[in-house]
Amino acid sequence: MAPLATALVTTGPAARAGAPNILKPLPPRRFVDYGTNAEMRWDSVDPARYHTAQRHLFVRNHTRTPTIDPATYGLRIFGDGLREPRSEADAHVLSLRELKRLPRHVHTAVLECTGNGRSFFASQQDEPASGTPWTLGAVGTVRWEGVKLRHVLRRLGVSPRAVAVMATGLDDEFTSGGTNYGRVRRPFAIEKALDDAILAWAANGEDLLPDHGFPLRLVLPGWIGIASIKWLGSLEVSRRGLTSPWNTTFYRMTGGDYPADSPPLTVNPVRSAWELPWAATLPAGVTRTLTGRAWSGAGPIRRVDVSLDGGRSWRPAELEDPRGRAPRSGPADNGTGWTRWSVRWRAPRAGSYELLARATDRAGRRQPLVTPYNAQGYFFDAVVRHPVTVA
Ligand SMILES: Nc1nc2c(c(=O)[nH]1)N[C@H]1C(S)=C(S)[C@@H](COP(=O)(O)O)O[C@H]1N2
Ligand SMILES: [Mo]
Repeated sequence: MAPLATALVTTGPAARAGAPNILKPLPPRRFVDYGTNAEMRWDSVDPARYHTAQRHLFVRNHTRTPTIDPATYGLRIFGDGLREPRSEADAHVLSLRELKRLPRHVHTAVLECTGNGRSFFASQQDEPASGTPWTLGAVGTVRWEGVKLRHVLRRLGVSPRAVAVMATGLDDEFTSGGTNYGRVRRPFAIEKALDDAILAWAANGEDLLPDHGFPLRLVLPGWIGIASIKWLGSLEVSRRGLTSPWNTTFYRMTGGDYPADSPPLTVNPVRSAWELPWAATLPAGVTRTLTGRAWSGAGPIRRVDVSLDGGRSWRPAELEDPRGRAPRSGPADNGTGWTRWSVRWRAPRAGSYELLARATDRAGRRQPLVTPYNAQGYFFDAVVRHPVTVA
């Protein structure tokens, strides 16, 4: 793989000895730490705060967080899908300073790992799947700030024959089970590139943290987490469809009842979570408001039904903003953030309960009660049975 001469990246064997995979603090009150990955605890979410602070956001690293010098950083753009084709060696190189001079674009969107909820294949359906045993905390909602990829590409000139864009990260090459898969990279359709893709340098008004892609990451709103390549090193614009292990071997459905040629995953499903500790203990006889959030990759949430008795009876939760828009959102925000909801629980009697939330999005997709098994444990979107004890 050609070295990226313009970017000083301090990883590699010398830099890595003893270094942590994730650089930000992971206080146990806020995170479950899996080593290279860490998930947010839903009971640490402040119901009053819509956006997820970067320091509270889950981290999913294939290897480890690199340290990149923003002064020498350059985004390389090349390929035969440019109107004037460029080889990788002759790529356009855009510095951060140049990118930041382009029209600023702000957009609130959910970021979620494809494997979010994976542990429930085992605990709820008795079908363990391989991979990080996330509960529901591999998700957050961020106010991204950067420039639309569309703007950058139009400025460089895109061929009408372009069909795909490959995004490649500057982190270490990914090795697993004795195979070196090369740098983390994934192609996506030119339509997405020319629609709402963002080159983001800030989150919630601050520079990206190193763990979240500093100095620049791609954000593909509504799409699975791997589509939003961190530490973005290059974009290849191509006239041919492109592949990488991240759309052939990983991040497509395998096993179970899926055909061998299931397409690469793109749009996230509908999911929801309670802002409560797992197996929480709540006081008996006390009426309280229970809160949670629901989100979908395909559009705003239309309704959330909840059951406080394990699924025997259901009632609609109250949605905080039925238009599905983020607070203080700009005109570009069209419901790609999550929706907060709440329900009153009147004086419950002592006992064990399962709380269920079931969201429906405006695209008409509703959370199922069971998610068909797949070997890598992607897209667990079934209603999660959240246990609580009232005492
Ligand atoms: N370069 C690079 N980009 C990456 C990854 C990675 O390991 N390397 N992980 C992907 C995955 S699987 C997810 S879910 C998101 C996680 O983003 P976060 O760590 O900022 O929460 O980043 C994606 N982008
Ligand atoms: Mo992911």
